[in-house]
Amino acid sequence: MKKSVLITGATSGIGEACARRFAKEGYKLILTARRTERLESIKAELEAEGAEVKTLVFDVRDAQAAKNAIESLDGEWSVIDVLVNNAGLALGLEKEYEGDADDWNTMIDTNIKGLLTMTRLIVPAMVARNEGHVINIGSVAGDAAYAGGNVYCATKAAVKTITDGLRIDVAETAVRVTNIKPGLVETNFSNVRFHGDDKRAEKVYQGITPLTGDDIADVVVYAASAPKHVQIAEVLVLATHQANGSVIYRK
Ligand code: NDP
Ligand code: 8X3
Repeated sequence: MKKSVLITGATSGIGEACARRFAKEGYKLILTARRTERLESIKAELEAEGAEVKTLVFDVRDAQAAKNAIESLDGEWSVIDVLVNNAGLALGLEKEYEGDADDWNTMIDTNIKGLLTMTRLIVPAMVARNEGHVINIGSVAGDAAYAGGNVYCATKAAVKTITDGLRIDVAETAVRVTNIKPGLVETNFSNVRFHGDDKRAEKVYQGITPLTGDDIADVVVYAASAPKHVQIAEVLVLATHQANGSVIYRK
């Protein structure tokens, strides 16, 4: 039977790149996000290339919608070999004492609680089958705070701790748990962070060759395809002229 992967946030950036990369590896794809049209166009494109694709439209912040979506999977589609918890975002780059509480709640609800919701829904079946792989998309931002990163950095630090905790909790099983921590990746991330200010978003990637979604998808697929006895626990992937979340050399 073909292996299957469920990717959250598959309509853009890293998640979309993972979808294309896993399709090339011959996985069945369950692609999820909020934007129906975008999901359907990616599905049509990948199916035309021979992939088997199912789409589920829901917001990871809506635990009941997520539950309904996962419970709607039947037959072979209900067996998920790899869960890529990728859906996430940053909002704002204000000082902590000037930040927007709505932005904080959205980041916390998506990056932490959404990831936990998906984990809680999908991992019990992996444990019961004694196989499976959870790949969480953390960030260099989770290693240390950077200026204005405060709450976003905290959510990615939480992703690291939640990933480490899950790895402990499934250690007696063959389920593997991975945290992939990208640095600067040019996606829609900064457009979202700056609430649609594209000019400001572009500046984030000026003077440096940033990573691409494909660069991260390569690492995700590498972790998923390692031999069964090999657990890639954590990978920090930076652009060559980036040293950490704060030190970026720009020409
Ligand atoms: P994009 O904005 O390009 O993609 C984000 C994806 O998440 C979209 O597919 C979006 O789909 C989905 N998403 C956002 N909110 C929700 C939600 N509430 N429910 C369901 N899906 C949601 O950004 P990236 O690809 O860059 O980001 C992907 C992950 O990578 C995030 O977790 C981010 O924190 C992390 N990351 C990004 C880095 C970067 O520099 N770009 C570096 C390190 C980590 P839709 O809008 O259709 O719901
Ligand atoms: C995204 C990378 O450095 O912009 O998590 O926070 S960074």
